[in-house]
Amino acid sequence: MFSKETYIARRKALKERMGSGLLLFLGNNFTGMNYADNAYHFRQDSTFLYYFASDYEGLAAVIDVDNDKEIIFGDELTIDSIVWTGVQPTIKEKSERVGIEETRPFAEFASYINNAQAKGQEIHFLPPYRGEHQVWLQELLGINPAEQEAKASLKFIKAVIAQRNYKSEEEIAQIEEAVNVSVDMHCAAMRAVRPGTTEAEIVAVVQAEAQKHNFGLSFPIIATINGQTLHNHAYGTAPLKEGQMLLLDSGCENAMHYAGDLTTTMPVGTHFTEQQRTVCNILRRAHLTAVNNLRPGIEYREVHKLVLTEIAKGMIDLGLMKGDPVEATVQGATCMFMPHGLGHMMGLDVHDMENLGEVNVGYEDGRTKSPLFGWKSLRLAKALEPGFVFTVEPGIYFIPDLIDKWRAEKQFTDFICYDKLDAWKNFGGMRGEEDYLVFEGGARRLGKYKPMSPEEIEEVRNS
Ligand SMILES: [Mn+2]
Repeated sequence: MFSKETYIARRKALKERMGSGLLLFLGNNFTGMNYADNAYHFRQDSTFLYYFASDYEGLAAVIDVDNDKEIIFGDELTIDSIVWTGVQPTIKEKSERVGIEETRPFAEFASYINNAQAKGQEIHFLPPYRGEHQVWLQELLGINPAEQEAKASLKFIKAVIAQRNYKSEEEIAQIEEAVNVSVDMHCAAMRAVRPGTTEAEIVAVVQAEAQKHNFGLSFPIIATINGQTLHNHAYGTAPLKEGQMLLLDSGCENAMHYAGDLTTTMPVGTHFTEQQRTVCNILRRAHLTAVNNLRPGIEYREVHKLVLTEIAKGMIDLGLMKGDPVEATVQGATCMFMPHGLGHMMGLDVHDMENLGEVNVGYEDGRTKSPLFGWKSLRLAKALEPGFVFTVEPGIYFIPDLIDKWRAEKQFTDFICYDKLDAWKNFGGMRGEEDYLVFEGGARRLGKYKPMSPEEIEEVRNS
């Protein structure tokens, strides 16, 4: 964890921004997978980590701005627990490490909130994303789970985003550590993939690379020969074949839970086919178009547009699209080949702060998402600012169901050459992804270099 001054300063800035009220922070608990004692992997809530660092279950906290109090609620281990879990630092000790003097038994959490309500204090809470928290909020505040998202405090949400948006130097060092190990995960996959191996075996190799550092995954590994299915979390056990490509989208989170998120599309055999190489080079050009345009002030929706336009140009060269590439992109035709957004914020969450609302995080106040297919999936659209950390992840996909549907509906016939696309229906999909930081003077890739061009990928594959 960082020094206590970091957490004190974060909470102070939050209090100043809020001005008044009582802020609720619900820590995460163990959740039973099939019974209570066999729990899912524990992950503390990221906002809780950001302000309180305590990476343990069974905690809640308040920042009572009106009364200038910061309290962590939780129960010390009893001898019955210690027998099973061993001795841990006390809640008092954990709290002092982040500059919090006052701790109270968990049972006092509800009464503290009830007292505040009785005194007419405004209670601010963030949108819950776990069923347990919904029940908890219902018990504490009497708000029906169905209404909790709407009744979450927009002021609190925006205050948290206004801080977590801007990564400090010490946070960037943490993110780079996660990205570096994520690069190792990808290089290990490139060296392991062979005809005869399976998706499941590659997943094992990738996960081992994170595990060696005792790091977790920042999201479940995507390792698939069906790259055209964007979030394919199924792993096959059938032998991979010469001529196929494996799309790996994976990253780890380091000990402090900062994330890395990378994607590589690699050949199963020693080399890409010529068709694959051609698409990989178009993808590389699109990626570099994004990278070369990253700077403070540019809207990410503009970078997304430049990338799609570059992809449209590549598709025109292949005879798969026609007409003006910019117009094709603005109208939405290019989204057939890249139906997702160019990237997302990254930090303590791989999609940073997505629980606080995608539009709250990725769009300017008052701006909404485009309703257009593809464009509506753009998570980050707003102008880039120094301190932003985000992904750049263009892809090119041939999605048979989408091709057939649009063709039947005669969508974008001015731009898409459907007759030629039939021959590409078995191509699959490719994506490449790196993580970037924008700073005053420009932007830089985070972490060490990961092979991106077809030749670089082949070189590691065959090393
Ligand atoms: Mn990503």
